[in-house]
Amino acid sequence: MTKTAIVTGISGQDGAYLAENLLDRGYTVYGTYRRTSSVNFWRIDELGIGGHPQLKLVEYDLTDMGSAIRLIETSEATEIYNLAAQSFVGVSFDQPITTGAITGLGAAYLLEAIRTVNRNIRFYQASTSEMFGKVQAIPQVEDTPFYPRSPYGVAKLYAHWLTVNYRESFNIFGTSGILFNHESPLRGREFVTRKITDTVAKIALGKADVLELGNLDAKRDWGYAKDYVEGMRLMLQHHTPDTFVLATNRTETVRRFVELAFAEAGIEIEWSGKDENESGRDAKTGKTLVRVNPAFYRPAEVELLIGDPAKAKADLGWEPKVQLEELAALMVAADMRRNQAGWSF
Ligand code: NDP
Ligand code: GDR
Repeated sequence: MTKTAIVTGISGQDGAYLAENLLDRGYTVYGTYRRTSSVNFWRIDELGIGGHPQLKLVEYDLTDMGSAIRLIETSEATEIYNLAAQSFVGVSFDQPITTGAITGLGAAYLLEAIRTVNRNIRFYQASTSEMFGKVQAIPQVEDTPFYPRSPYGVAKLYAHWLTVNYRESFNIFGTSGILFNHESPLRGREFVTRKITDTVAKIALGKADVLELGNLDAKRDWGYAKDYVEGMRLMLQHHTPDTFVLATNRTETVRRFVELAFAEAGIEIEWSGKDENESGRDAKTGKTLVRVNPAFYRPAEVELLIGDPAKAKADLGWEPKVQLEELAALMVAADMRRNQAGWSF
């Protein structure tokens, strides 16, 4: 029998890849997007799934519980992947209440709708390594204590525990995937990897002069989004609801990602200075290409993340496939192509 899934946040990076993955497996997918004056489906268009006969695009705002109930009733979905969120950590310091309403309470509305309409629906919550924040152990695993460092991390922690709580209280199949950073050519340009690869492409093509960044010392465990959406799918096929970490178990600095991205454009970066005076020069020409701008610092920073996905490997057979070098290469290549063609979202 054909499966039907709801994917909230279809216009985002993970929503687009997950929809592609599920459609390839014969699912009917209800992909939700929120109303804006001009909705942008560039990601599903780039994947070529926009006109897929089994993809239904439906308007849905995470903060509207009535819509959640109607969506579940009309779609008759058996799986819900809750990927929609105000997902940008930096903005969450400026908009903590909106972030709480969407990223935290949004999950609560969905869980309540499941509890009300159909308790057999399997629910995936997009939890995050940001919940570990000021890390209490290295590497981080499923039972590492949480210590979020942003309103975003706090909101996600609420949604995470609520998912666990509905699992334990109401026997709802609520699974929480604690995913570490995952990137791709479909990443939003405000996130650091894509900001870097897009600007590197522009610099290489003579369309920009300099890349301005905040904290170059932050360390992240970066994987490839396509690998991670497969992990989400596997979690909802597992025999029991649970909590899983998806990560690569490798951490690198933002500075290192800058070097990797420039290297893809044939430019070697030499660093000088420290903290807010640090800059990166083209080793051949001496031209400054990278500059630190403290405007991009965060009020509280997550300095180091590294996750161990051993449980996902053992229980789900999941492993990340793409290494950071390959990831940087495919992101720079995509941004070169787009910028050469004269567009870039
Ligand atoms: P994106 O920011 O690319 O996508 C977020 C999606 O949520 C967009 O489709 C956005 O719509 C939608 N959205 C935002 N607000 C609302 C709202 N009020 N109602 C309905 N939809 C809304 O995020 P990613 O794809 O990168 O991440 C997917 C999920 O996984 C998020 O929940 C994120 O917090 C979480 N996560 C991501 C990680 C990562 O490294 N990418 C790691 C761990 C967790 P619009 O296009 O209109 O803005
Ligand atoms: P993050 O991703 O906060 O980890 O959240 P982001 O790419 O925004 O930042 C990663 C690190 O880079 C540092 N940084 C900069 N970040 C941005 N955005 N812009 C800059 O100019 C810049 N300079 C340095 C940041 O300070 C930070 O340390 C992402 C999101 O996808 C979340 O939704 C998700 O939950 C987590 O990953 C896991």
